[in-house]
Amino acid sequence: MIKRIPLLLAFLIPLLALAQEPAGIIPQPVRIAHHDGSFVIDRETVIYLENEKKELKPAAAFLAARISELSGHELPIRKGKGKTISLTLERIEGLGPEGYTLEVTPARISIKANTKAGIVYGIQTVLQTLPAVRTNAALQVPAMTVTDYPRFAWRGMHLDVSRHFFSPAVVKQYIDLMAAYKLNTLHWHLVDDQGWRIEIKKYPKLTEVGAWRVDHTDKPWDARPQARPGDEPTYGGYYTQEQVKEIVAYAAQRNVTVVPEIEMPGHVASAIAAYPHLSCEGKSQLPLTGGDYTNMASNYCPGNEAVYTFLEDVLDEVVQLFPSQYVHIGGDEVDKSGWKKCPKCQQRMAAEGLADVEELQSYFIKRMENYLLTKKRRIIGWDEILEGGLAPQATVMSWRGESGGVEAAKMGHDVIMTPGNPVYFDQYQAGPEGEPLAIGGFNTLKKVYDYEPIPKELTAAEAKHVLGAQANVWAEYITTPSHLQYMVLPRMLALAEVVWSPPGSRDWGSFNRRLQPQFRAFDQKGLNYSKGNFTVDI
Ligand code: TNX
Repeated sequence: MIKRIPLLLAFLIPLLALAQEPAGIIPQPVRIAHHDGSFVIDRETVIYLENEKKELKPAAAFLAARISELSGHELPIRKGKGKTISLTLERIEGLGPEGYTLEVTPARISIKANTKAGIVYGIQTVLQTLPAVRTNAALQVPAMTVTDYPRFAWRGMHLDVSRHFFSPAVVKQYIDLMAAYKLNTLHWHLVDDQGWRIEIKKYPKLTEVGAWRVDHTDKPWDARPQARPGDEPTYGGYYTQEQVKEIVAYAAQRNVTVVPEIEMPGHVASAIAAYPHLSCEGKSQLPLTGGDYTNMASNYCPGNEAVYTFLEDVLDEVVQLFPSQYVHIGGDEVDKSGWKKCPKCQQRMAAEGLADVEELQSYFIKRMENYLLTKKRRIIGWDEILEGGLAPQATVMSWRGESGGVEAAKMGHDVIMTPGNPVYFDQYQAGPEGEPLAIGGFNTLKKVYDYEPIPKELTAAEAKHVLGAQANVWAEYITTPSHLQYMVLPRMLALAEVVWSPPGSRDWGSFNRRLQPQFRAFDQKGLNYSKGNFTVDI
């Protein structure tokens, strides 16, 4: 008899482990316990805002709209005697600004949080247990108890809409995907050499001229001829200010903050195309069609006072549209050699006592920081802004590996980790064949999943400056919405777990199992995703 117990246990333990497997939730919650039974959402169910908190109305409306899409049931938002989904704001120790608790029993679903952000995340967890699209299946939420909060405050996805323009509907779908996996920051790359994408009322040519380029989408990015005078620029698009406001509000309802990137002083051939006097040479040109980042006519002239006036005017309009604390000012990949030959730049350097063109760029960025500080906004820049001296309050986005981020954190600056290896989602993900043409590099799902945003060389105090991590989606090679989905799915889900879940809970096997229902959801929604070999690693 005694001998039999271990045998019995040998059968039971895997069964228990299965029962413990979370209901396909990504990112893995901090604590989750499963119970018997489920709560069935039907036409009798009501959504109840305990404490009658008005600020929860958008979250309740979001939940009601999803349930209506999935079942046709229009859940009322009121107090009810019967089956209730209650949303409650109350002080709960240890949850922080984005955490939540979730209790699902057959009689009731209760989501509690300190903030409306937490309530939205509790709702997202519930939604992950439901079918992805409308079917005739009952909406059953398995009984469970969850306590959950994020590891990092910055859980970002970047989207380049300059190299290829994506419509507001596509941007919203991208936000929906982010929000479903509890990512909270959209870094919107609105300006680059190939297109200026945001309407600025004071400078209409930015979008009349700067948003359109010669169409060579039939040729690979690196094989595109540059525009010649007389070419007809017909390919592009831009967001009106009304559309921007709508997207920002749509994101806010899902706890996604949109951080605009207004590139400067390089990567702005599109702005120079609209207003040639902003470059040192002042020559007219068209937005770039393809590569060639090291083009002098891609830069603003830091010796020219008109450039600062122009940018301050642009930023005045930008901060009106984006409530985010941060504005990203770019700062990457500037070929500064032309500034050595520019008389105005030389004069500026002499007047300001600047030793070299690196210090001239730093002077430029510091002026922009000062201006934005007067608007109560802080700047973020790519790690090149370290060169020539970092602006006093700047946050650094580390993309050329982590060394820029480490250096900045050691100086006491905040940092966002976004190293090309492994979180550039413009690179290949599944090998070795059959993927659409991409920029070089190979960032598999497993590499993303194994990423640790806190570098070992930081002390605990320095590590506090790492706000989080972000994946970047540069769109040189990404020409369609379906291709965009493919590049981010499923890698975005691995990133979500990296930035949300406790590091000790990361488990590749469990993640793969929890991916399966997500893949079913992608299939049901018609989303394109990589089904490639996720374990290949080179
Ligand atoms: C470098 S990452 C860039 C982008 C390109 C990207 C392609 C960064 C700050 N600058 O302009 O699109 O490489 O991977």
